Amino acid sequence: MLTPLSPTLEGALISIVGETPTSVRFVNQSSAVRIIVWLDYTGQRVFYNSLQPGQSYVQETFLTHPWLITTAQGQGLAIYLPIAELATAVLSTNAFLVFVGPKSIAESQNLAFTVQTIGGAESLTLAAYPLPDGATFNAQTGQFSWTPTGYQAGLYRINFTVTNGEQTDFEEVPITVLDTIVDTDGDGVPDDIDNCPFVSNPDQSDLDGNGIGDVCDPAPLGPQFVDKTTTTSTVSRPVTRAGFTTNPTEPIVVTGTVTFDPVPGHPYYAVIPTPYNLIPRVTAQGGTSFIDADRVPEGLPISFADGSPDLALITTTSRTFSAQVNLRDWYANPASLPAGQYAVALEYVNFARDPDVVKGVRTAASGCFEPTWMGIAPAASTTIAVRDTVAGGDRLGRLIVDVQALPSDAIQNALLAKVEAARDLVAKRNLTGACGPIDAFIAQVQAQSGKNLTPAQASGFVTQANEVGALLVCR
Ligand SMILES: [Ca+2]
Ligand SMILES: [Ca+2]
Ligand SMILES: [Ca+2]
Ligand SMILES: [Ca+2]
Repeated sequence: MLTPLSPTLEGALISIVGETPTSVRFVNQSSAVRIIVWLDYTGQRVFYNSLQPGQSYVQETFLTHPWLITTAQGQGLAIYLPIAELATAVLSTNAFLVFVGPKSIAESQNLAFTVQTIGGAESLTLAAYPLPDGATFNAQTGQFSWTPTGYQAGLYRINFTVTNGEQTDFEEVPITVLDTIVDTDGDGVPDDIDNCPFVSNPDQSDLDGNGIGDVCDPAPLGPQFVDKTTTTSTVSRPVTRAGFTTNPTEPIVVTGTVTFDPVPGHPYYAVIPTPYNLIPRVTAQGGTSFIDADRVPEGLPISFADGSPDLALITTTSRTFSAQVNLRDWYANPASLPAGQYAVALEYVNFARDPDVVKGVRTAASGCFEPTWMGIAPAASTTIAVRDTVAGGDRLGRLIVDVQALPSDAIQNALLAKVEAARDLVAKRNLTGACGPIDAFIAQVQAQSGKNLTPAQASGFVTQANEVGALLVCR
């Protein structure tokens, strides 16, 4: 069976040579008259036959000769090219798209066009895939419409297809969206009018109306609210005598205490500190950048309803609140906090605000408007040591085996006594106590280097003992 080609190719297809004879059987399976037209050596239409519904005949022709099928009114429906042997062209409903071609549009401008079909029958099905965000396509009418946002610049390729169930035609239409609007943070507000161009804030909330969006404003409620909060962090005692260890099931509890001071003449609400708005910031000793948390625990949304337990009203006296944060809720992976010393701080962070307040104005009918304190209140930081008792004990065991391999003499006995003392203290979870004999071991090994120990033996023992010391955070 011959495959129909789009009638839009009329004008492009002509008969080339008349050398190789062949033939085509045309079968009219449609419900209307079909006209069989030869496209000659200049591409002109030459009438050959007219087929009633159900009729068929065999047309003698040559390879390269195109045959156009039209309606009785002359509208092109399909084109067939013969092949080397007799083949059948079934004239029925066809499904062709009219060529759309590449499109180009600027951001925030509307692009609309209608995909048109040839084939006529009501049974054609249209589709478009993939549709960019915000674009629409009407599968009945073929209407495509899209207004790209300021964040959608780029090249998009959309496949438009039409099918009648048997035959499918498609066109991949490239659509270029020109980057005419700079919206760095992608919040839908162009940089030049965004009140916080590098932080997504589609609501553009600016409670104090100074032109700087709340999330960018160091004093989102105005300067009179600055320095009205203080926070401090305290670390609870470790659950075991060994102190904090790398064991992730042992909690490391930090208590954050936040005091909200009154602002004379400006009562305000404070979102009460919880383990969800006190954010731990952990820095390794000697480092400057925070260690990223493995995960961020999330609480329920804050309620701004009257009498909400999430809020406290600050009027004429200071109020102080505390909440406990378990670092293991944020740093669950032992590899996140390996043996070492850390600076730990809690930051009180609140940018939640009453949804009834829009751009500094209370939209709900009832009540007067009291702002909610917003911003970040950094905490005083404290220091913790995290010790790896498991690996520390293992390394100590290996060091003991190596010392036992020395020739049995006074030096071996003295060194062995120190590492065994350290091992016994680790077993009793007295880790700071274990550091003493480890230091004494290192001092004696160094004194014996080149004497009863070769320099290579001595430096090997010192390296091993220092590894144990690092895991137990001896200094
Ligand atoms: Ca853009
Ligand atoms: Ca923006
Ligand atoms: Ca923004
Ligand atoms: Ca502001």
